[in-house]
Amino acid sequence: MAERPAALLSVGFLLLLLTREGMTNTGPISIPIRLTVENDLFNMAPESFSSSVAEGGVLLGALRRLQEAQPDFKFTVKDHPDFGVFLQSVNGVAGDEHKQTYWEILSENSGEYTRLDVGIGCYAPKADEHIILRFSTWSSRKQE
Ligand code: B12
Repeated sequence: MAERPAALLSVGFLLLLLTREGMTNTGPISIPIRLTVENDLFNMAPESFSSSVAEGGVLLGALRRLQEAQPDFKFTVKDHPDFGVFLQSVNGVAGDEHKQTYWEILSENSGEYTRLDVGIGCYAPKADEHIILRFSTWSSRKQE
């Protein structure tokens, strides 16, 4: 008699597993992000875009998807053997060692800006996150 609840429990567990499997078979969940390109150094007006990436996917994926969909957004990258992908240029504007310029990557939330502590190939954006690509300079002192 005590076997029946146990059997029902097993069937329930199996159904739960099958449902979960079914959900993953529909493909990864896509999360939306916002992206703003800022270049005050060239007095350019900020440009805003929307993109998306698979949940748990990296910012590079969202940038690639945007580049495929949007003719007004282009970027290039440079590979580093240790740190992965360095964002080299955005919309034809490239960072320059001599001029000490580069594309800084930030996340904005309620007017607060946080500099990402990893590159675009490692950073996994959150749903509706606002990412800023800001053309910036670095001082002669080495910084992060
Ligand atoms: C100086 C420095 C910079 C300078 C490099 C320019 C220069 N000529 O000085 C500048 C300001 C451009 C920079 C930018 C960034 N950096 Co930096 N940087 C450093 C630092 C402090 C020293 C690098 C160095 O001079 N090494 C000595 C030389 C001889 O070795 P190298 O291999 O030739 O160095 C090159 C690489 O380090 C490369 N580089 C620098 N930063 C980054 C970041 C990424 C993602 C990549 C792929 C390459 C890269 O530029 C150096 C010069 O060409 C390191 C700390 C460390 N432990 O290495 C962080 C470090 C490499 N940077 C880091 C980060 C996160 C960034 C940014 C993403 C920050 C941001 N949110 O904008 C950006 C890159 C944005 C982009 N466009 O992709 C992280 C990388 C971690 C990771 N796993 O991704 C590190 C490890 C710091 C940390 N958080 O611990 N950085």
